[in-house]
Order: sequence, then structure tokens, then C-alpha cells
Amino acid sequence: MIHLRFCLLLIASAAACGRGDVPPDHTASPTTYPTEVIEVAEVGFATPESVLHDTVADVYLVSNISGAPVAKDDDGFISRLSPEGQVEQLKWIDGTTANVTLHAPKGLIIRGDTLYVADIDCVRRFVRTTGAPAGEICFPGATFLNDLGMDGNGSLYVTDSGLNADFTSSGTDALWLFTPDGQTSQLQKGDSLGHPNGIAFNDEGGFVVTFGTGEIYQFGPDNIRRTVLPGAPARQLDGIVFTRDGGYLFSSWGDRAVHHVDAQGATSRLLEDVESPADIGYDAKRNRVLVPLFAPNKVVIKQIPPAEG
Ligand SMILES: [Ca+2]
Ligand SMILES: [Ca+2]
Repeated sequence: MIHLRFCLLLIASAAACGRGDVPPDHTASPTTYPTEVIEVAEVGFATPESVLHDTVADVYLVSNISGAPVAKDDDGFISRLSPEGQVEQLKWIDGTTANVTLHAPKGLIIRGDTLYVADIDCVRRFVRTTGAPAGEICFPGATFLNDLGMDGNGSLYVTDSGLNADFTSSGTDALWLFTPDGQTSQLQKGDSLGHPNGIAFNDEGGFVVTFGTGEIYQFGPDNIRRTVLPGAPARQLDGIVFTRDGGYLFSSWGDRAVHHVDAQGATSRLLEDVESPADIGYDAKRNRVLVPLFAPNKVVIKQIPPAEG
């Protein structure tokens, strides 16, 4: 059963989001913006961890851990969701099928026509167009591979959050670099990484948000980390994305919120009172954040306000 709640708010008003469909307000003045909130719930998601916009197919891919985040149970799956919030295929890639291994899929990234999926101690490859398996790259000693990033040269990175199933430390915190042909190297490791979770790149380099220490820091090939937001007012950070207006968004389980930082550094809460907002995605075409809610088995899609000025 598909349950969709679609509502439209105007920022100029504090109208509460009601049940049922609300027609778009085409009379909105330029000083207001329509903020669509699409909630996709009760569709069969099972511990959704990450959402990625496949910009070529124009669909949203949702990774579903299904069960414990470190259990090698081969029942994880990837869903395809239309930008309107309709499930096109719940188990597009399905660990329970004979030729697919997928235990607890988390971070997703597309490079060329390959989809990469972080899965406990390996990154699994699939054909972007068909979902067919296309090999894997495994990381010796990893316990909780979490998010994937790609730098300006097309090199790929994956975080190891160093966590057990109950989110206590497994002691394997790391940042790995890997090549599409399977060469791996450990760029950084150790408890000082703070249980690194989400990773994203902009023109200045790579940024990591941490689940353990609630930090956002930049790293470079010199192996030096630098705190970008000292004392970030949030805990248990999971996802980070850069937006087309020069700002960024990050999600916090501790705050039950998705925070927006604009290009001038002003912070606000784009989404509040959401349980376990995990690895957020970004639809640059529509300027939307895509938020998987880990425990409630939902995905929330929300418009981002246009930059001022
Ligand atoms: Ca699983
Ligand atoms: Ca994550």
C-alpha cells in the first residue's frame, strides 16, 4: 500500500501541514516560496539509510539495511522512487536473489554508469541502468562502512564509522580511498576521527560529519583534519550534502533535525522533529533534500528555500 502525504506550506504563513492533498498555490508572490513536503511511508522500506538522486534516470535510489546494520544476512535492498514519491520498484536490487550479495546497504554513489553501495566491509558495484551486480571491493578490517564520496578527479572515498550494531565503538574508525579497479588505501584511521559517517566534496575538498563527536571537518591528502564548525550545535551527525546555492545541509539524530547552512554561514533547521534522519541526498534539479528516516521506515522529501539576495 502506498501512503503519501503531500502538503504545501508557504513560508510567509505558519500553516500546519494537514492531512490529504493540498493544491499548489499558483498565486504565491515572489517573496514566498512553495515548500512541498512529500512523506513516503508504509511502502515497505526496511531501515532506509541513504537516498541518492540518479540524475540520468531522474529517480531516487533508497538503500534499505533490513535488519541490524552490521548483520551479514544478505537481505538488504535498493528501492527506486520517482521524484513524485511513488515507489517504482521496492526491491530493484535485492540481496535475497541468488546472484546478488547485499547485507546492510548504506551510502550510495554513482560514478559513470556504476552504482557503488557501502555494505559493512565491502563496497558493491552494480550497473546503474539495470541494477545487475558488477563486482565488489573489500576493505580488510572494516566493520561499518558507511558513506561514499567522490572528489573532483573522480577518486572514490568511503568512511568506516567503527561502530557495532548497538553503536558502541568497534575501534575501526577510518577513511579509505579506493579506485574503481579495486585498489584500496587507508588515508586516516583512529578514534580521533570521531566515528566518521557522512562524506561530501565541494570545490575546497572533502568534508566528513561524525556520529560520535558531532563534528564537521575537512580533510585533505596531507592527512590533516580541520574542524569547520567548532562546537556544532548538533549530535550524532549522519549525512552531509552541498547545495547548488553554495551552502550545505547535514542531518542530526541527536537534534532530530536537518540543518541548513547557507553560503554566508547562517544556520537554520530545514526539517525538525524527525526521528533518526540518516544519509540525506540532494536533488539539485529541484533543489530538494531527500531524507531517509532510519527507524520509522520513511523517506521525506523537502524543498530548500532559495538563496536570498
Ligand atoms: Ca540486512
Ligand atoms: Ca550514514
